[in-house]
Amino acid sequence: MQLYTFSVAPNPQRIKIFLKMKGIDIPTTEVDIRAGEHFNDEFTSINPASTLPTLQLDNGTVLTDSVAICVYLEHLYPGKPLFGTTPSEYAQVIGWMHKLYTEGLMPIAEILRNQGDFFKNRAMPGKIDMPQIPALIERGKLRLDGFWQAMEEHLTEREFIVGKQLTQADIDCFVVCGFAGWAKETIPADYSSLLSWYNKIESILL
Ligand SMILES: N[C@@H](CCC(=O)N[C@@H](CS)C(=O)NCC(=O)O)C(=O)O
Repeated sequence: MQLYTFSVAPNPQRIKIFLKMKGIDIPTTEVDIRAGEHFNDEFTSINPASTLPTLQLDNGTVLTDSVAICVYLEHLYPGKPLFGTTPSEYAQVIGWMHKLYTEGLMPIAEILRNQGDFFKNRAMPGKIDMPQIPALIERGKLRLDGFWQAMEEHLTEREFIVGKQLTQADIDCFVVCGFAGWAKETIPADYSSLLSWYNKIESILL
């Protein structure tokens, strides 16, 4: 098994923290997105979409989505569960991972990638040429407002996103909150439930 990653980027961070909390060490290759290494033949022969993280299994199967990588490793290493302890919690964590990706991470990416020279013609991750559409910055901000509000409401009187212990949903949301800073966005100062959840999760994870 070999993990290809770029540790500082948000999706790779979801895996990095997952592995840390599970106490798992797997062989890892860093592929520097900033230097464009994910477009090199060596890496595209493994993941033609040129995205990270990517997990190559010993039988040659390649997993290219963070949720798939976490679920696979959770089954392989069931100790210190990060998907809850019941089928219902398991399903909720998967649901939240999807929601956090589409409603949290994507709006931030929309703000970030539709401006600046670095993402010129790379408004979407990977090898697809995609022009920037500046109007999407504003829409990303509106979507992000809605995300913060939904999380504030969900975390009022809840200690964790799912159930009564840390799960991958908390890890993903923590990563999304940090990624917001890349787009110069932050949790609104009056969202006290979300902010106190964030501080507590930070003290558990870091
Ligand atoms: N569906 C993938 C998305 C992975 C993704 O978008 N990764 C970003 C880094 S956070 C990437 O590979 N970016 C490459 C680029 O910007 O060209 C997942 O769930 O992990």
